[in-house]
Amino acid sequence: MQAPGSGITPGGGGRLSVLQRHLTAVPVSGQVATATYSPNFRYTLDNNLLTPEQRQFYEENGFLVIKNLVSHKDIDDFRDVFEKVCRKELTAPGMLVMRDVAIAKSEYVPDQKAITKVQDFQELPGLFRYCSLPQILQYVECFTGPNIMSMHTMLINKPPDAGKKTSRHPMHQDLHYFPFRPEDRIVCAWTAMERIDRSNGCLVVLPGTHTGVLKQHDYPEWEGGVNKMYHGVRDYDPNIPRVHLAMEKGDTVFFHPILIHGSGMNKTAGFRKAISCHYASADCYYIDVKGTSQENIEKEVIEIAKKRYGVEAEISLKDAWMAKARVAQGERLNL
Ligand SMILES: O=C(O)CCC(=O)C(=O)O
Repeated sequence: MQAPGSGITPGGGGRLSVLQRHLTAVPVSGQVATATYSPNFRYTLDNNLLTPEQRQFYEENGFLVIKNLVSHKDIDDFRDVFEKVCRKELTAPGMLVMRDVAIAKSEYVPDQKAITKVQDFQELPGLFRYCSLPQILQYVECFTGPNIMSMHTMLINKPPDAGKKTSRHPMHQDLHYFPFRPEDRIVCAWTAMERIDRSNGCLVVLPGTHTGVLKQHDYPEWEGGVNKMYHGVRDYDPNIPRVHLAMEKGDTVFFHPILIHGSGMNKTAGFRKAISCHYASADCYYIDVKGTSQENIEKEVIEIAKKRYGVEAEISLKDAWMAKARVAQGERLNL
């Protein structure tokens, strides 16, 4: 069922009316509110940007969609840079170019396996510009405060599914990947680079799950295999309604790192593109994940970092993250 005019297809449950209200009233970027707020907010900071309704929505649901935040011109520029990366005309130190586990062929270099993700593009100005866009940072500041670090960057190029459902992204919590806290001062901005809906694998979120805790993640046991580092939540309440975020080119969703989310299969013949950045307050601090559920991802990340940076000596998870963290606004403090 499609909530009329909302762009969101709810999976059922009592949150539907709240979600519908939010989506029909989603303000476009730049709308300013001057209301005063009760002191009971946890996930958002006092600011002059979010309307009371937007702020309340994020507090309750852990995500917020802002329509038409990034211009088509900017998105087309990011697409051009991405194409150059695929054709190996552009590269950058530390950037990770990931290919599909299945047999999908590249749209740019047809005899090659498709690039499904370009990650850690902080040294590639043509893509990192996304992370510095003022209209994104003004929203990010509502969650992180004024000193903002870009921690994790991705351009996700979901390939047409080759029939094995490997284009799905398992349901997960992004905090699983992050060795820094507090989680409430971390936020992801994810921008649709074209219309994205259920046909080409939109984001799926479980509203309200950001109020929970970080869960154990592992590789899901999918018949067709699963892409590298795509860990999934081992268990979550199947009764929580799923919400499918259908978005237009330039629409941006901000979401909390504990929100359980994933994305569906791409049933179209095209490659579905989105660009994202995870931001954290520069006041966040690194934690040691030894003895926690994050040990498995720590091992993988360190192996990859050693290969990438050609380091023989011991490298810690903190080192790997410090190497890619960049100031997006304000000053660098702990991260
Ligand atoms: O863009 C997608 O398909 C999902 C991205 C995502 O959830 C992630 O990389 O954490």
